[in-house]
Amino acid sequence: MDYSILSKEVSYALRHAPWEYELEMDEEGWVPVVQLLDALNKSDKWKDIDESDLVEMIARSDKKRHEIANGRIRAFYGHSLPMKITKEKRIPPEVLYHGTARKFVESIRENGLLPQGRQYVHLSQDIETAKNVGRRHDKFPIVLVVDAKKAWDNGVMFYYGNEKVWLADLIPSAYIRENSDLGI
Ligand code: HQG
Repeated sequence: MDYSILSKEVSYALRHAPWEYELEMDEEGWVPVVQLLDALNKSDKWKDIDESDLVEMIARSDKKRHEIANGRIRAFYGHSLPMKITKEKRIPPEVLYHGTARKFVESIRENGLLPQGRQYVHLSQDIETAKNVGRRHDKFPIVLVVDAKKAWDNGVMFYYGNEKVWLADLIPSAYIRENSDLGI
């Protein structure tokens, strides 16, 4: 069983296309595990999987992407659905980080961080995580520093994703600094 391929498909279903899997999703992004399994079991690739495989998939993942509780499963972050997923507002740490491609920096400096294809801007709790996020877009990523607490104090909303991922509606450029003082 390739749990990372399963995880990609589950992320696709829960973040981007629940209707393709006939999932009834609530406003926090939860869907019944049985519905997801019913849909996955229809394809040859996943015809034998059950809830224990989803539990194993979560346990083996390098990132905390999904959560199972009370017979339901959800993605912690990453959504692009038209229906906005409600996240828990939370006071952020003093600073958060955002790893991105060199080619985006100028536009970010001008327009701030925007959610682009997703519902929220994704921010990282630590520099290493941000670097890894940025590497998805660029071999030599840039890590931006976000003055999160200052932004929060001035009315920018932050939401909790998981221990390493924070979400925001948008980050105005006034709260974004470049990484020259980080030595990276
Ligand atoms: C950029 C993965 C130009 C932004 C990761 C980013 C994360 C702008 C790209 C999670 C911009 C969007 C999300 C602006 C933002 N002008 N570019 N004004 N504002 N951007 O993939 O944050 O492995 O949608 O810098 O690890 O890279 O899937 O977001 O480069 O946690 O679980 O627009 O997805 O997690 O790219 O990644 P993405 P992201 P998983």
